[in-house]
Amino acid sequence: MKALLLIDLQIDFCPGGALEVQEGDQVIPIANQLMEQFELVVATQDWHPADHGSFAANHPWRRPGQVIELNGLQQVLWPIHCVQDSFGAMFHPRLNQTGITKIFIKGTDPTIDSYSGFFDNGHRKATGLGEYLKEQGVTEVFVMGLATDYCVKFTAIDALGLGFDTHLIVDASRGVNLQEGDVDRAVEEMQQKGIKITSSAQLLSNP
Ligand code: VGL
Ligand code: ZN
Repeated sequence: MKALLLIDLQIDFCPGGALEVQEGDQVIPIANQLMEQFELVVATQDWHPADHGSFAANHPWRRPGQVIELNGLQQVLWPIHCVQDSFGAMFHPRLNQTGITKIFIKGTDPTIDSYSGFFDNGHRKATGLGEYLKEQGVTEVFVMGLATDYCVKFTAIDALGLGFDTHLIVDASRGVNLQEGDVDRAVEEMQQKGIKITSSAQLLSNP
């Protein structure tokens, strides 16, 4: 059984949003097309409380892009984004939400960030996504969304670690590129770990 994992297709990660990813909105129509080929479609939603420790604004004199230590972990500081129930935390309005089987939220603990849809960044708590996929009999996952160099990468690596045959849909993902080349390096790292790199065209041509 295969599952499509849609990572953080939220307004704040699209152009004009609080943590905009270049061309982030371009993956929405691809997600809508791909959904039709999967029996199981799971979406993750970055879902932070306003006092989240990953927000630069919650630390004196800090600016987005700086790195601090948060609860024993290195933490990149971000602009305020995906605050629970806010406009920016909503899925992109053109995403076909009726095609989504189940949604998992992450990043709800103010003391730790959660890039992966499976675990927080310290692998301290699970979101339930891994158990859910296993209960549904999923063995193979196809990961796409925002952002390639953060949430998509960490979700794909955890999926592989949990034993799923894991594919990255590379053209259906976009990254932050905080440093030039981050997206390319993230794709290489995923590939080198054993994640298969595929494209939406390949999936749409062999359903
Ligand atoms: C993400 C940074 C902070 C992501 C979420 O979805 O990749 N990146 N929060
Ligand atoms: Zn976040």
